[in-house]
Order: sequence, then C-alpha cells, then structure tokens
Amino acid sequence: MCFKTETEVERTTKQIDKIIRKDRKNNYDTGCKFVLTTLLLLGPENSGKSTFIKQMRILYQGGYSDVELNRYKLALRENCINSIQTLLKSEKVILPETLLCHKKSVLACNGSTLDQCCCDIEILWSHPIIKEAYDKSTEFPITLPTNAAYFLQNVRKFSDPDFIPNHQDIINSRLKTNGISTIVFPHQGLEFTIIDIAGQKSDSRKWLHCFDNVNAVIFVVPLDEYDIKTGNKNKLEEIREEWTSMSRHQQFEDTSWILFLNKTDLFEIKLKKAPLKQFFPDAPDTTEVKAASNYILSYFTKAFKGKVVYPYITCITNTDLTEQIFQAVSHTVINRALSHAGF
Ligand SMILES: Nc1nc2c(ncn2[C@@H]2O[C@H](COP(=O)(O)OP(=O)(O)O)[C@@H](O)[C@H]2O)c(=O)[nH]1
Ligand SMILES: [Mg+2]
Repeated sequence: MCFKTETEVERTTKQIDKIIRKDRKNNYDTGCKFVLTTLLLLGPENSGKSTFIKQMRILYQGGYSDVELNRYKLALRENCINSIQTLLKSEKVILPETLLCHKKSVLACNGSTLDQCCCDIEILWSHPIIKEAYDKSTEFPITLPTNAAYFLQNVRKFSDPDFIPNHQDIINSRLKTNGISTIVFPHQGLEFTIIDIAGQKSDSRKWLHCFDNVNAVIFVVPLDEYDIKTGNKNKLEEIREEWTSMSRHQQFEDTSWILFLNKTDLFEIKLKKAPLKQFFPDAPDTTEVKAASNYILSYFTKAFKGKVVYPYITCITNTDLTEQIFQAVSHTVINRALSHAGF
C-alpha cells in the first residue's frame, strides 16, 4: 500500500491514533503514568517486523484473544498447505509413480481442508525426494515460506479440529500484513509505541511525515537473503540502498538508529550450503556465523548516513533473546533521550 492522497494519509494517522488510544486506555487502567517513546519498524517484507510486534505482544501485553488465535490457526493451515504445494509445483521435483496419488490429493486441498490431506503431506514430507527439494529450494525458482519445515513437521497438530496455536506457532506463522500495525505498552517507566508500516516503500515523502515524533528507527534485515537475486541485484544490496536512503532522510536527523541483523538461525544453516563469498567476493571465506554476520554488519554500517547506529544480531523468533535485545534497545533509547535533555 502507498498513500496517494491526503485523505489516505489522514485516514492512516487516525487509524494509528485509534489503536494508540485503545492500548493506552488499557495501560492507564493499570494505574501507570508514562513518558512517551515511539519506535518505528522499517525493513523489507519478510524480514521479521510483524514477528517483533508479536513478541512484544506476548512479552508485554499477555498474549492473544480467542478471535486472534483463530486467525492464526487458519493462517498456519494456509502456511502448511502453501509450503507443500510450492514444493510439489516445482518443475525440478520429479516424484516416483508411487507418490503421485499423494501429490494429487495435496494439490486438491486448501487451508480449510488440510485435515483431508494430512496423511498425504506426512508421507510426502518424510520422503527423501521432498527433503532434498526442500534443502535445495533456494537453488530453484520457487519461494518457500520461511519456516516451511516447521509448518510441515506440525501438519498433524494443525489439522486437528481442536487445534489452538501456542506462542511458538504464532511466532513462526506468516500472516501477511497489509497496512500499519501498532502496539502500545508500558515498560521501564516509559510508554512504548511501536509502529510497523509494513509494505509502504514507494515514495516515502508521502507517508514519512505521519511519524514526526519517532525516538528510534529499528531497521530489520533478513540475513538469510544474501543468496537471493532480485533482477540483476543481490537482495542485500537492494535492502542496503533502502537503508542508505532512509538513514539520510532529514525526518530522522535526530533519531537513534537500531539495526537488527535478523534470522541468524537460518543464516547459520544457509552458510554451510551457500558460501557467503560466492555472493560477496570480498567476504571472509567462512561458514562461521559470527565472522559472516560481522561482514554483513560492516556492509550495512559503511552505507549508513545517520548520526549513530546501534546494531544487534537477532533471531526474533526466539522470545528470550528478543526480550534481552528489547531491554538493551529501551536502555539505549532512554539514555539518548536523557542526554538530549541535558542529563
Ligand atoms: N527462523 C526464523 N524465522 C523468522 C525470524 N524472524 C522472522 N521469521 C519468520 O519469517 C516470516 C516473516 O516474518 P514477518 O515478521 O511476517 O515479516 P515482515 O514482513 O517483516 O513483517 C515469519 O514466518 C516469521 O516466523 C527469525 O529470526 N528466524
Ligand atoms: Mg509484516
């Protein structure tokens, strides 16, 4: 989505205000008083922005309502069927005769009829040809959902009519965000508002002024996309251009910049299969995650145009780690706010 008219901007600002007022009312009902702090999440699609907001929700707002759990249940079933169908539809996956009936059954199903092909998915997923296709999927012209293996391993659980997603299921799910999502919660004596502007990439001048009072921008980079090409560019190169352009924006002149190099777990697995040096010739010849992420870190910090950047290597699906990182981020934001105020 991008804002084309002034009314769209106004509508979105109102939408954010409404969510903030609602969350704030809940917070004030607990009797707290807060200093306001706003964090803006930026970064490409699929980098982990919504997952970060989900973690904040679990950590600081006590989780999800029944209606939301139901939405995630449906999303997980969709994620699961989508993962196996994507593999089966690849021209590179040639199945033996004995598996064709299972393929047919799976291709005829959708998220709401997952239970009817649960056994077929289990048989296919345990077969070496499908496992191999999954391992090599980045070499094929297909895009598997992140965490496809998690969805396929859990097909029986997701198909159960009484299935209720737990936090881990929700964190691993992919529910595409359209438009802006916001969360407001008290933490360390501050009221945090975190805004995820999702896919509003084009023409940032149209929407950036909706976010006047941002204390820090968190820019999320999916480390595991170093081996993906978009057009004639590497995906990380494309993301770095966005990073440069956003960090030089005068709107964020006095804003703290926080860089999340995310999906370290997937990065670590991928480094063993696809050497970083193959895609970035001046990278160290290593499969070691620390050295490889340090290289990507300097790749991004060299292209940074703001005043100061605080980098973190993250795995946002890990709740404990994300809690620790958020503690550090909030300290940074508080300290910067105090030094700006002359303390
Ligand atoms: N394994 C792994 N998956 C992640 C991580 N961060 C996000 N994801 C998954 O990546 C997918 C996309 O994340 P999402 O937060 O929706 O991306 P967004 O488009 O930036 O909002 C989801 O399935 C998440 O569970 C991570 O650190 N590790
Ligand atoms: Mg999202």
